[in-house]
Amino acid sequence: MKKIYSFLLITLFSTTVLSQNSTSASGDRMQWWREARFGMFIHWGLYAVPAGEWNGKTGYGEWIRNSAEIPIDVYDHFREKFNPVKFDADDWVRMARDAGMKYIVITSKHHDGFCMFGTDQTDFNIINTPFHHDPMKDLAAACRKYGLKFCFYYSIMDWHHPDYLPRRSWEKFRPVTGAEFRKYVFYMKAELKELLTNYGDIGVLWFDGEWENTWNEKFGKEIYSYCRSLQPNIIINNRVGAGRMDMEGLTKEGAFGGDFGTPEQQIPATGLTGVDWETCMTMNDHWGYNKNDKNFKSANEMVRMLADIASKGGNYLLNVGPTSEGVFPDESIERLNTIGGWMKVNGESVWGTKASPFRSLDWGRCTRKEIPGGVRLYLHVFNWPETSNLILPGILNEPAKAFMLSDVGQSPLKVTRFEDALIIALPVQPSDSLHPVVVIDLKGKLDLTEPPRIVSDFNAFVDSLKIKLQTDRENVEIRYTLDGKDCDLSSPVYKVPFYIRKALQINARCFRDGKPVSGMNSAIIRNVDAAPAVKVNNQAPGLSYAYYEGNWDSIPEFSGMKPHKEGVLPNIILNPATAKEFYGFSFGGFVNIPATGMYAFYTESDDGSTLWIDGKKLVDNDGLHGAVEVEAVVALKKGFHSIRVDYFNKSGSDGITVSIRSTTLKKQVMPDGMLFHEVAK
Ligand code: FHN
Repeated sequence: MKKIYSFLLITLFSTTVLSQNSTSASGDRMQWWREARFGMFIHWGLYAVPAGEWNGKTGYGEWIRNSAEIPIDVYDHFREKFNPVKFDADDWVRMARDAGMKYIVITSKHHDGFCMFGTDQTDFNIINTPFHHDPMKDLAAACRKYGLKFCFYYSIMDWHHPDYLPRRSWEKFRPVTGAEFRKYVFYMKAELKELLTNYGDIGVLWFDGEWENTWNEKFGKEIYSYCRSLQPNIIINNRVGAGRMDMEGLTKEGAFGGDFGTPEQQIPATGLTGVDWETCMTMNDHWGYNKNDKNFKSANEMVRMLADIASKGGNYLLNVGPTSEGVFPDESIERLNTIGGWMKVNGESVWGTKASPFRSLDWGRCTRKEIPGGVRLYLHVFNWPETSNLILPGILNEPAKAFMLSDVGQSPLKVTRFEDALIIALPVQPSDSLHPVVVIDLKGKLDLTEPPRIVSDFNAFVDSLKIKLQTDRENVEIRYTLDGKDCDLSSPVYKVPFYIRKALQINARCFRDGKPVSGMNSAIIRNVDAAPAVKVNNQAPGLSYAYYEGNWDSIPEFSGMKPHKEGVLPNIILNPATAKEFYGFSFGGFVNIPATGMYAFYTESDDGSTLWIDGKKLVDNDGLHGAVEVEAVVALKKGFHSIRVDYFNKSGSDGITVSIRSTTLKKQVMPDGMLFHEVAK
């Protein structure tokens, strides 16, 4: 069957509606999403036909066309076998609802380019299968029926569309002549218009596959604005842009991040104040159905992950990979049922909650809600205390009541105080294999014994350093010392930021009504000498560069190699690279430091990079890795300092960004105007 792609020229949306990846995204638009906390991800497509197996190998998932290098015509024939006769949209949505999930994100189009919805833009879609039906219509209706938000995943990367570039590296025989990426963006917009017009209100557009260098922030902002023009209340993830920090999933500082960050297969170590984020995760080891993958996480593990994520203020998007017949794997159904049983009793400790006020708790996690006259804490007890006494450390509020969330009668638990801790006497440990939740209601605004924060640009200085002391607590005063002694009522009260001009230890503590009401926080601040500047004759703008090609696992000794190309560039950029993989650069010259002081240098690179100042290695970000940023600090005198940046990419994504920060420069990509090289006489 001839593959047609219709090119519909659409009026580009003119007004820009943008939001950065933080709670600056309009609160009411995000409210349902922030309260939901728990959603279902569904990866369903042609890849369910081979079900992870090809040519005797069984480790594939939704990437099978690329990973098994299946030629496009062979893969297209999977359409003839895709007939999900057992698909029942109501059944799927009820399972999500009964598991406590509030939204469903389903793949409308994954990287293989196959459209799981009835589109007029290509015949490579589900209507042109023996199924001859659009399951997205059924799912949209079922979500409306059962009160879940219906959401679409949409892959920017498209291994099928003739105008999407780059081709797969092994697809030597698929022509690229005539391919125009802008045409592919028009195709995307035509499909997004169908998705946002034909299926009712869509909760989230979950973009993915944004990492190849044909996509950029400009396209991202254009698509974000376009989608918001079609459905102003829609929420869009940060993968619409080009600023995601790899699988960590959050958005690079200063980059366009849509409405929320997307950690993948991982949970941030701590909460992220002011940032909306959602961890997406598989139940086993594959997103798409793999009939041989029986490595499923236990329901207990996943419920604890849900509690951990909610305690950090995030959402949990848990994946199911349905079969080509249209049913969930039995293992997924079993786990959804068990999770649902726990959510039936404990769901209020997840839905509508905010992040824990505690830095960490050794027995489990905490989520919280405001209640009239106080705050309710939900204590997720992973490790039941042997003494049956649950200790809540560093909290000064008066308790109102405590009970087991599973106890419908809310029989009160005894709460006593010992210094700044509350102790809850627990009943006999519940037999349920999934963790129990203890509720404690506290009177008034939260009052934790969090010590004050000691804030400065660096923890060292050449001439002086500005110090700020901060706390979010009410009705307290911060007292501090600069001689290493503990703080007491004779210590000065902090009023305004102050400067220090000699190395010292700062101690700070909160006081109320003449008594200490926090632990003490300390910081050692060092006084360091600045490295002298060097004299540069005949300097000219830009850095010299040498470009190499080779296959390395870490930065090689470039100096011993013959470069493929050499020249001068205005900054650390990779334009001269003629390869996408297996290449490296060495940049050299001088950075003109505007004032004596402390400077932070950063490289963010995929793969490895190092940055040298005055002949010494300062930033070591070497090795094979995704986009990772490393910071290092140095004291420099005003003037020229030699700089060298080495970089290599082995395979896959590539890129490097070098940034700088000081007490007068906010963190920024190294400005061209600071970089020079010496011109030989
Ligand atoms: O390549 C995709 C992958 O197949 C899957 O869809 C995940 C889910 O977030 N996203 C990409 C990998 O980061």
